[in-house]
Amino acid sequence: MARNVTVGAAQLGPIQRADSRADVVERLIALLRAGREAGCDIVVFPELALTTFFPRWYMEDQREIDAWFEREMPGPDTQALFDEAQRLQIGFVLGYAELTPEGRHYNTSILVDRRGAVRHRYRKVHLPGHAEHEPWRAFQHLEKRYFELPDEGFTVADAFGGTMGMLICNDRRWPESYRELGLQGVEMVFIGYNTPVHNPPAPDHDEHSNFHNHLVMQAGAYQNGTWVVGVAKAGDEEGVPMIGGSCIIAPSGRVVVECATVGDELVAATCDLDACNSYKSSVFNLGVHRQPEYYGRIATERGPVFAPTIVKGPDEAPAQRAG
Ligand code: CDT
Repeated sequence: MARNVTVGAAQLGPIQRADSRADVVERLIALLRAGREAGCDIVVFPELALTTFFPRWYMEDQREIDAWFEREMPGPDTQALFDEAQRLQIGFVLGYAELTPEGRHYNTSILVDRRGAVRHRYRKVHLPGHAEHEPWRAFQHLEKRYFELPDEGFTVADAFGGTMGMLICNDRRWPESYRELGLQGVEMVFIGYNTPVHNPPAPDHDEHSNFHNHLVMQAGAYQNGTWVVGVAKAGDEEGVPMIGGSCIIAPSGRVVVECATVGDELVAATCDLDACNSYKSSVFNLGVHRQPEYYGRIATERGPVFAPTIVKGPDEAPAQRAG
């Protein structure tokens, strides 16, 4: 018998700096309702879904920085989203900037069940970009400045009848992220992202930005025998165009359904979690075929043991390219 989960990839168009949390929550609620119409059990929103992608700006004033973060979840601005989800009996995944009572700053995603209870939390591990102002860039990518690395790593939750995991944006480019979840038997991975079309340190990659987005998620799905739901915040945000391409990917690695626009748009698919089994029990039967005794460097070396060739980008001054 199939173990079906109907999931909605709820892509968001741009959120401008002046847009309030309340404005955004209204859009999220409209997407939740569209998800309900489409028969979804769960609707997936992108990374930092409540605000514009603020790491594109350099800020020094901690009060200004903290204004982009949520101190409670749900809080006064997000309670309406939780209430509506509960009313509709639909779960959701939400990415946001988290400021803990201890004053820690994380790039976080939560998985909320049909009753409005937070069932699982993931804090982003691969924080891209840089920590200091780099004026040569057309825009900044200051995740290393504004967010901290978590104490917890990649974990899964039993929810919606299966084994669910979350990654956030840049995590999706690293095979280790999916494999950490794959080793815990993950059957569906929820990934929100904010990806500018232009990468200032590597403008030669710009023409491949949509291709690379699907490439890494399709590979992660296939190599771990899992569904992957990738969801963008897309379109022109404060003059910075960002990719769309939100999609649902089967354990075969095939894209099942994909957004056509770079605006608010929901696409849905009914996903049989048992479709993971034939991959998990054959070519990617991890317990049978992996050889971890040969993989020591993966867990002990951050980068190549030999110095890499330093490549200079055309529009950069620094000697080394920070992603
Ligand atoms: N949000 C996020 O992680 N974005 C990165 C941008 C490229 S690295 C500067 C990404 O991997 O899509």
